[in-house]
Amino acid sequence: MPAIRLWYSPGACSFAPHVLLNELGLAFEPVRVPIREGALQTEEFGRLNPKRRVPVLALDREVITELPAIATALSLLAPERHLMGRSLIDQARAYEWMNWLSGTVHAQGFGCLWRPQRFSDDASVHDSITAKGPKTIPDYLATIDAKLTAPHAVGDGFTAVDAFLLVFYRWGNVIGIDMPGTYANYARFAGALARRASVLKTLQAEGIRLEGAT
Ligand SMILES: N[C@@H](CCC(=O)N[C@@H](CS)C(=O)NCC(=O)O)C(=O)O
Repeated sequence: MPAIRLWYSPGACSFAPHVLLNELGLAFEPVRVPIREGALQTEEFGRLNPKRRVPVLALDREVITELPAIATALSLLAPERHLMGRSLIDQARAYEWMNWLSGTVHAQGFGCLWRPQRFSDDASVHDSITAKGPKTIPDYLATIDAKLTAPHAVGDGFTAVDAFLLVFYRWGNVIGIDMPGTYANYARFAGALARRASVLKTLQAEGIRLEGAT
């Protein structure tokens, strides 16, 4: 087994691979780099990941970024756990979910809301970009809710998609959406996952709550 390190910021999307590492029960070194404290702007972090984002996973000397790639690497460390799906169709579904969550829900929905400067250098249009977030995010959350009719997003077992979906459930709470009152399937799904040992351990390690208080 390689030496594993995970760079994470509390409550960020890095929560998902943090859960996966705890789920697998592998020994790893968690490296806390709080975004709000400027920890991604240091020279040292820039050398590690010039994109200045978390999560970052290191397997020995190999540095891996991008959540779908990190989830794939972790899944391949313990193939018998099928963290990216079991059957051909389930694996395809897992990538379908991961790409949409990463590229659309995260990058576009929450990106507009929290990082309008990524979309335009013209500060005069930032307010209108920010305003787009609260319009698109509920649509994305409704799409997720409609798909969550079973305890797990993919197949009949826990996958990386479940861990990633918890991030957006929490962020919905953070931005003031009444998640349990609006998205019943999603709330049931998140409530059940919140009792999972790996999720409890990760929430505690990051010092956050699923209800999104911090
Ligand atoms: N496409 C990347 C996105 C990673 C990303 O945007 N992470 C956020 C935290 S949720 C980040 O590091 N933000 C740093 C910043 O905005 O300064 C992935 O899927 O891993």
